[in-house]
Amino acid sequence: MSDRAVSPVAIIMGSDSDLPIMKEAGAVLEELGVRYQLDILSAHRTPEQAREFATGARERGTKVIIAGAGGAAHLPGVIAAYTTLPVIGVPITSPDLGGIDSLLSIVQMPRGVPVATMAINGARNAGIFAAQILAVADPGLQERMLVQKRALAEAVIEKAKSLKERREQ
Ligand code: RP5
Repeated sequence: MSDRAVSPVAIIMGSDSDLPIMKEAGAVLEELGVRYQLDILSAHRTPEQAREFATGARERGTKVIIAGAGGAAHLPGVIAAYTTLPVIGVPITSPDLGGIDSLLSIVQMPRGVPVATMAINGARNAGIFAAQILAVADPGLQERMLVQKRALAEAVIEKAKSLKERREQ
């Protein structure tokens, strides 16, 4: 399902060390039948490539960008500076400050340049949110998302039922 040519979602990250978390965004997109591309780009280490990626994204057919980064996590904000496509930011846990640094770096964007910021390590929700944006104009995807949401509800109802049964024994 990862397909560079015709992917509406681009998942990018600052380092391969972000991949164990960021692959969760790809996993949920695969569950929902949404194509995506994966790339490593760094706002600090490859700033030119990051700019080129962002300025050309719309032309390549990208509709939503998911950007994960940790520490001084400037990648989502820099990408948002260069495109009008929606950018979803995923703060990745950092070894020294636990990801609070990543979260604040991504969420505190200046007025006029938003990044939709997920929870620390919230890559799965980033994938779901990207799909929700695409589903506004895609009834088939909307239906698949409803099925997934119903399954979430059913899992909770099942857990509540089994808790009740255990307490009644
Ligand atoms: C950030 O620095 C990356 O997003 C990563 O979370 C963090 C550490 O990168 P590595 O030193 O592991 O490459 O740019």
